[in-house]
Amino acid sequence: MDRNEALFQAAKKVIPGGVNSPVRAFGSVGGVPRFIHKAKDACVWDEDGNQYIDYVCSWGPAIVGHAHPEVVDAVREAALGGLSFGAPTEGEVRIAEEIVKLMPSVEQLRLVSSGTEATMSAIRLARGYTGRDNIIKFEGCYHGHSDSLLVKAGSGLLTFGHPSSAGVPEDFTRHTLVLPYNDVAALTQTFAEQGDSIACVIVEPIAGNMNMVQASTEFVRALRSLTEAHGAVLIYDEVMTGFRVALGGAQALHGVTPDLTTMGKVIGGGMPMAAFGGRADIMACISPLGGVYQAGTLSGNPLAVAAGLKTLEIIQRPGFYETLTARTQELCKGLKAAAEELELPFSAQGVGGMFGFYFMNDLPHSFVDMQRNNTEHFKLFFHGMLRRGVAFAPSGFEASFMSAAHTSEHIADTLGTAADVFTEMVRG
Ligand code: HOZ
Repeated sequence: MDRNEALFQAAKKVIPGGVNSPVRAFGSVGGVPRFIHKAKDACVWDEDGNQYIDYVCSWGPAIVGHAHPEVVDAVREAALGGLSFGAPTEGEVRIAEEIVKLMPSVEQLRLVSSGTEATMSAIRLARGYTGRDNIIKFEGCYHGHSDSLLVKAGSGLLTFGHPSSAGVPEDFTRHTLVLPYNDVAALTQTFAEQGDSIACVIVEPIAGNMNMVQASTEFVRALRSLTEAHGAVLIYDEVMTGFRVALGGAQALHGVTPDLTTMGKVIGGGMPMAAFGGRADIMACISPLGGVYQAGTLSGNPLAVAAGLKTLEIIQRPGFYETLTARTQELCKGLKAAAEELELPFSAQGVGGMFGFYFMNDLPHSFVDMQRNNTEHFKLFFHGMLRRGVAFAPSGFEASFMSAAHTSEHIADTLGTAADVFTEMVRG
């Protein structure tokens, strides 16, 4: 038995399913998860010493590449000054100023420790601000695992085919209205019927938890105008897309100004940190200024802040997003061309450093479209690539990520490998 296998067996005895987050268990693709021993630049190494070009990038945070020396140094230096204080620090002020500068819709923000906390708090804030209970979310969008958001959600719930979670009383989700993604008519009708009861709409402006699905311009415009007309709060969940699809997030690409934004992943530079923020008048409802309660011992943790600040500095260097985008496009185009040559149904798209690929001919626009993704083909592709040293997320319902450490050589390697795997899939 190799070390990955032995560790998985040992893990299953003491950790449910052997993992601390469900999709990592390889449940939908089968086989043994790779236990990662170390990561550097564009690559990860497992416990058996196998090296992989990594397109998981820690599910998004590793945008500057793994263990970037400047980020590691910043964290090391912060650690020498103490691991956690439970008191305000200068670093928190600096990172808040930086985010406010980069994302103009965010006038004030609060740091938390995970994307789940950020979205849960933003929803509570929207309800406190409006005095309303109902919220709208979209099918296939995932906003963390707080109770009221685990309805027809993406990510692991979609991967394992249980779109809503056990253990959530129906009463808790009574106020969650779920609509199809990109469906302007359904959104308009819901607002016409119950607009005055809706506290907020929460949306992934580029969905990344049912694989990558882009919102149409018409849809995001309708989101903005309908929420505005009915006094509901528009929450952009940019935990995945913030600072990843563009420096200013998806909202910069869409030209839409949300009322609140949730962020995570990139802003923590690989450390546990997330944030929610937006209009100052709404943020003023948060305790200690207002009556909406939210708190956290490790919020604004100095190591996480140090990693985040350094990451935000690096991504603002000239040419960062141009190179990142070029690499993503190179890979998406190359994958499509290789599949086309073999007449394998396949499509791919990328924005900034985020991309999706699908074993179907056209690009998906909704959760229903994503059901046509050929999961058997995905499994074959996933394992074929992994065996040859290229790692994608172990689910056809997750987005993929590029980092600035991925070079043209990595892309060429990946494309060569993909051509072999596609051939194997077609010829058997
Ligand atoms: N929720 C993450 C994917 N959308 C998975 C996180 C993980 O397993 O680390």
